[in-house]
Amino acid sequence: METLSSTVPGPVISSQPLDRAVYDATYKASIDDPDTFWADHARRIDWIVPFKTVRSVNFHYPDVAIEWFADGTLNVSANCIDRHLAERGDQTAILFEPDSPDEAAQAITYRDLHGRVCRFANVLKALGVTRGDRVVLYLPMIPEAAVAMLACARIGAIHSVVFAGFSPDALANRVDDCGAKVVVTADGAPRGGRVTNLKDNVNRALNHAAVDPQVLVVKRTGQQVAWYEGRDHWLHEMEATVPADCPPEEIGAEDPLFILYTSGSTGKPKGVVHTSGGYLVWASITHETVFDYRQGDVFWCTADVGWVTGHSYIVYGPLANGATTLMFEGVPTYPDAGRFWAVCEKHGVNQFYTAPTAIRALMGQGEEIVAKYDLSSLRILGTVGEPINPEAWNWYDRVIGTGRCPIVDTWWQTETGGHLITPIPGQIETKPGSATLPFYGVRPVVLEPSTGALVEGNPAEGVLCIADSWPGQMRTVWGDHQRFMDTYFQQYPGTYFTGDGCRRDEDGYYWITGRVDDVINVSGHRMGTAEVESALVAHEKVAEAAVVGFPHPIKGQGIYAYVTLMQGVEPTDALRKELSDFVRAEIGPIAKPDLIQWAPGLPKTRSGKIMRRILRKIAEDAPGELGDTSTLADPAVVDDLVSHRMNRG
Ligand code: 6R9
Repeated sequence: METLSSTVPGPVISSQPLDRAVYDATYKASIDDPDTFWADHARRIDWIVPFKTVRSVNFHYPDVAIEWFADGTLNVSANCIDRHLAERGDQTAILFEPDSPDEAAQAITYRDLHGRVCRFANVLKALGVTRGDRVVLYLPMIPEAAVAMLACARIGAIHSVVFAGFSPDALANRVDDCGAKVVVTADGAPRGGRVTNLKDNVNRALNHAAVDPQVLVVKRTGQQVAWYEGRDHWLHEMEATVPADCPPEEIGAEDPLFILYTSGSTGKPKGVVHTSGGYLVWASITHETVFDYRQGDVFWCTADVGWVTGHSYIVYGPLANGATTLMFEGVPTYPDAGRFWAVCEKHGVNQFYTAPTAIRALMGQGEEIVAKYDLSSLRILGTVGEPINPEAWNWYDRVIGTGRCPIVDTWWQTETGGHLITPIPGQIETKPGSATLPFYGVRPVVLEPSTGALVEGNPAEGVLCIADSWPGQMRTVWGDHQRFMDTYFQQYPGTYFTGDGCRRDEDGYYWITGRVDDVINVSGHRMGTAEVESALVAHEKVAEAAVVGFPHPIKGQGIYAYVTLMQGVEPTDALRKELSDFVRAEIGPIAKPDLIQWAPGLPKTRSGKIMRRILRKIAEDAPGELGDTSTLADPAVVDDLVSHRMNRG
């Protein structure tokens, strides 16, 4: 195979025996001498002016400052497009699979992509966008989303993608926070056979936004839209008026590439800032190594570009590596629950990367539908977003991977830019439910939550912090460096605080136990909600479960479980007892749920994360304090949960 950099150890073929020594030696080198290691590996991307200084890092509050390759310059879009033209200009860069299986898929070559990005960049320039300006992208999962991101990168503008499922209010807040000069949207967004009126949402958002951006509109559905002359512009009309070529700007390694808002547990969403050089190195090396990506492979990450997973593993990582990246506009259950597998078969997908929640949902649909498709092209299966319960892991392995495909359970965050703790195929043996070991250059530490003392040796349990910087780390919160330091560097001095709890087992493997604010303390015993959930979903009648704490007069906190049953299963009191006993048997008496509520659905964000804040309030018998539910995929599920709540005072 062709590697992208002579300094990267070539991926080991999955069917070959594991070579743990490769990982151990590479990891050791990365920790012993990070300057040399990253100076070598940063050469996987093209620099305009090569950097002389590898890193300058201060993790100490209140002087936190992080820089990588700071005196180097580059252009991210040239790295993702131009440098591939000579060798693979005619290779597909983006494979677009529309929402409807009846609409033809599109293959966009690197040469096509170059043309589209140049024109788009020139349109942005014509709208007055220059280096450092912010451009908000509120788009469906269509190729223009990637094109717009790369066009911003080409001219040094900073993009902020807002997930198309977000409400006008959420969009307005983000447009204001970053002071957007242009909002890019589409007339409508088809998804699961229905259409969201994106342009309408933008109109409503901008009605009460403080800033007054221009609006650039992609024609996707052709539906009627309300138009504001002077503010609104059709992309296709403007593209016809601009030059075809747009030379890439020379950008500093530490100039911002994008802002991405994360919904934190408190306060307004934070604008996570990623910069150009370090981020691209990180997205690129993790994409190639963790997914064992080889030239010619078809890579599919099912995330939306509105989330960091879409940024790093649909757009930047794959395209920096000259890959073919699949972009899917639809949902896993449209037109039926076989769609993911139909798309894998149709396009000969080699790497498939999705979220545990999707796996569990599809698992509930049975194996017959999977059996209809030829999944023999699959080589690597990935998961991300939440801890994966061994039950789902094993199903993924057995039913989708037929035991042939290494599963990479990748732990990372919006803040980390790319994978931090993850198996590497061919190098690290997996254990169902564990994200296994740190990627090269990553130094996880386990700290005692209350004192911050280092928990040494194995096994260990505590909060997960990272002791030193890595190139893909976020650099600041947009417009609020103090908040960045307060959130991540104040509580456990000298380290980056992830907000997650973890366990490290006898073999040094990491098991993420979930956000530390989701930890329940039952009679002085700390209990990961993920652990109880994992036990519940291991029961054959359970499709999904979410567990929260609630105030308990004797134990401090009790365990409240919301359970979604498999289709056709009767919810009875006898089954409640059966499930409680099951959990008790799986983990121990302290894990036994005190209350089990049948939940026809769970309140999830559109990225599939369960909103525990809401579940905690319902469990606390405080339905009047649910707060903002506008970011939920289906707000109606909350009403049902409230009216059937179990803990009434
Ligand atoms: C990439 C992404 C980050 C939080 C993170 C953690 C959870 C992500 C996980 C995982 C267990 C995994 N998380 N991957 N937990 N195992 N493999 O999801 O970013 O949306 O910022 O979420 O998601 O709790 O702290 P983001």
